[in-house]
Amino acid sequence: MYKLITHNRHKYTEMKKIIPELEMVDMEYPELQADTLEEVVDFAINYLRDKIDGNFIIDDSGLFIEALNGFPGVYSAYVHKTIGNRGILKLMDGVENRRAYFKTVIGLNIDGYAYKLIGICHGNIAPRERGNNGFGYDPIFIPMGFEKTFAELSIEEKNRISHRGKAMRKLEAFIVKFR
Ligand code: ITT
Repeated sequence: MYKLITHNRHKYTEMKKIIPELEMVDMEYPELQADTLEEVVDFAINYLRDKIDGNFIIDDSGLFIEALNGFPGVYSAYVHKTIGNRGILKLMDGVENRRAYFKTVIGLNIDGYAYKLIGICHGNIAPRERGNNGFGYDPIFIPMGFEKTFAELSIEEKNRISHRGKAMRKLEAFIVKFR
């Protein structure tokens, strides 16, 4: 059994499809103001270590837009809360280079040791919001090789190609060693 520490039920739903023995623990932890998702994860694992019983995982993700020099990146949660998808589309108004990627860093704390598993999904920022599935930036992100946004895909389709799906399959292969 692995505990996923998160406030975000959508993440849990996606992740549980890949690793069914996942249990959600809705708990807040401090997010360090840092330059990389990896630093945020290291800090959070250290903080949670003596507060959580047993093995646990966390997921820190972000959207990195090339034309905005990687913004919102580590600020993705705050930016989504404040200017949202509409604000991002406004910043991208008239911008030709729409390349962006999603990155997930999964932090795993197991038997007292910490590990990180990483997944990246490249794509483009859509001209407008489309689709009702998923969460967060899904309506404005078109994965490479697709016409649809993440929000127009099913959870299974998104998981097959997404940043989180890739990191989760690495996690799945990794934890086999600990069984
Ligand atoms: P936690 O409690 O797990 O931290 P969170 O929603 O704050 O949940 P993050 O900090 O990892 O999660 O996410 C940063 C932002 O990026 C946040 O606004 C999410 O909605 C968004 N996001 C993360 N993964 C996403 C995905 O797969 N598709 C679309 N948006 C995503």
